[in-house]
Amino acid sequence: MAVLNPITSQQAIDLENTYGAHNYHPLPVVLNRGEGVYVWDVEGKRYYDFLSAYSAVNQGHCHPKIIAALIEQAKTLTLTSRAFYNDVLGKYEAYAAQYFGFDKLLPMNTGAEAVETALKICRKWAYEVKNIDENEAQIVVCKNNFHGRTTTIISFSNDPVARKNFGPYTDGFIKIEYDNIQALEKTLESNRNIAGFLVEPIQGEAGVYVPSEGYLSAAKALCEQYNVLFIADEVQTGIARTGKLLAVNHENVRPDILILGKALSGGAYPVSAVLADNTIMNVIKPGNHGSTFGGNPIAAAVAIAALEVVKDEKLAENAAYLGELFRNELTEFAKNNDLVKLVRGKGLLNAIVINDTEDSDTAWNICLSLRDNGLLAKPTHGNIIRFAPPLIMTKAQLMDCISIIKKTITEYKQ
Ligand code: IF1
Repeated sequence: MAVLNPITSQQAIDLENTYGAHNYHPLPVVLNRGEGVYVWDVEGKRYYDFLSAYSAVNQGHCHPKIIAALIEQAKTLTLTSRAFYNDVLGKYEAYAAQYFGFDKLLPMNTGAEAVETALKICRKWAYEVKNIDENEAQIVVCKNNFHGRTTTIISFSNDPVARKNFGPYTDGFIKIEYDNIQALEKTLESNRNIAGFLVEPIQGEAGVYVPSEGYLSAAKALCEQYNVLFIADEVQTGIARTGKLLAVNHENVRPDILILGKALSGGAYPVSAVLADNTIMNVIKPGNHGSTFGGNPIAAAVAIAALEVVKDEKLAENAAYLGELFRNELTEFAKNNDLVKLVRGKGLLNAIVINDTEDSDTAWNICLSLRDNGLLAKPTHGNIIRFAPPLIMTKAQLMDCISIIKKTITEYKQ
């Protein structure tokens, strides 16, 4: 097909600029192949992928086991809708529910859909189980959150770029400071209509903010005390990214509702999920919620394979080990480099804070130089560069990436 003829990087960029909505500002590199920790551009240059599609490619690009599952199911049965049963969804629901230790799973496609699903379940539980007056339920969220891009989700965002001119906004959310347990306690003790607390165990987009030790367990305890559902958004921090299967595992916190996405499919297919026990999930009855593609056979087959890879290849353990090494090396480096203010993160979800103003383009320019030196990363807000390689990385590859990062920052001229 002519439309699939090879094109140059510039041609690809020009086509997107002309025919694609400008809802992103990508780093100028055009990729056409991925394998493991590597991606290649159309001119054949190889890069380390240090973003992993925002932690969707934890298992590495085009993992053979996941791709084989995708191909096999795609040749057999792709979609039935939920109007009928199929022979894969139940197996996946059972496997994943037991894998994460919950009674039930509600399958969706994107992270935002799963967040929306969790909000609906929480509200319905509030009215039908906690007996909050109808339409009075409030859900507590944290400032500088990122939970997706739907109108309801951006209604409780405080990022002006994500929110401005998309009103009117959805009611029923209370914003509090992240990592401030007193703020949560004050809100829960002063309002009887609180249904849930939606929180990222680490705030990824805000700049990889790791909360104080004990914050998550203290928050969960308050939720139990005030009969409020603790809703963990592990779309980005889950699936072994932070050195445990889930980021909440670092504090032995068991959420009332667990939200997964991204690496649930290893980046091979849109797969997300909401998990909860029967006392919560059973508020959902036929006709309350759904999705054409939610729980489709390909998603189910791919997710089973993606989760098996996480266990078989001990990705959480590897992320913990390599993450420690990464932070130690870069923290040491930062001591003698004015450009790097600090390094923070958990497992292989890390970030460096560049010693410049929020609105400077230093972080962006450093990412352009990293690209020239064979490593792809992208700033989050302002002067923070997130580093999140696939969890299959070897120590030797990580050391190679660390030397690229050090070299690039050392040679960077403002
Ligand atoms: C973009 C950010 C990351 C997420 C958490 C839900 C979702 C995401 C914690 C929604 C998605 C993606 C979305 C993508 C870039 C990326 C992102 F920069 F936007 F904030 F990772 F930090 N909960 N995050 O991180 O999942 O609907 O996208 O499948 O929108 O630019 P989704």
